[in-house]
Amino acid sequence: MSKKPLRFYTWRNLGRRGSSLLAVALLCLAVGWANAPAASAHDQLVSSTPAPAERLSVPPSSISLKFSSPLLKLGYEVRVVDAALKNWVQGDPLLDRETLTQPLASGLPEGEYQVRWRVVSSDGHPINGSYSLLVGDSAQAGSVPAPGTAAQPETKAVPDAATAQATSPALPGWLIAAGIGAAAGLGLYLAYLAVRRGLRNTAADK
Ligand SMILES: [Cu+2]
Repeated sequence: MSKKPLRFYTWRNLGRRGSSLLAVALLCLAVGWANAPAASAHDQLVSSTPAPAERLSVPPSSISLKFSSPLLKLGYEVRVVDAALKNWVQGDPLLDRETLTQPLASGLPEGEYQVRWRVVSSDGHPINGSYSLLVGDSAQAGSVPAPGTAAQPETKAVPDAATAQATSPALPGWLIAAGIGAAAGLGLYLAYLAVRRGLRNTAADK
């Protein structure tokens, strides 16, 4: 019943392969942590005024969209189109943290309208969606074609700058984190090698 020392677990006895594994493990952890929030933090539309499928007796003067987190001010657009795909927005949308408000032209005729939005999620990903609303008692649902179907003259939903910028910020975020993780792992590994060399040298001196 000899008391075995936990040799494998001591820092000194990790050995070359062990330290490499440790460095890789640290790197994976760092990258994992960096990526985890990005993968799960995709913002969502939580509420809107008017609400989806709402039938309004009076035409709305604006559309207000509320998201789950403050959006990035890289690019955002709201279009409110009728069956002929005419856009009824008037003026620029106003982004206030997680709420995007789009003023509308006055006096929308009776009919179905489709609210089409595109924003940049707080994690840097462009997200979009659409929903319909009805103005007037006689308005029929299903008259506005779904976005992206047929040949539509308004495929350029979001300003180019927004699309171009929207995709890139997501990359540097995790790249930087991965770089930090890699640097940290490498640094630890090099430090370990240095310590081991130092120990060997002092042992040799004796
Ligand atoms: Cu996302």
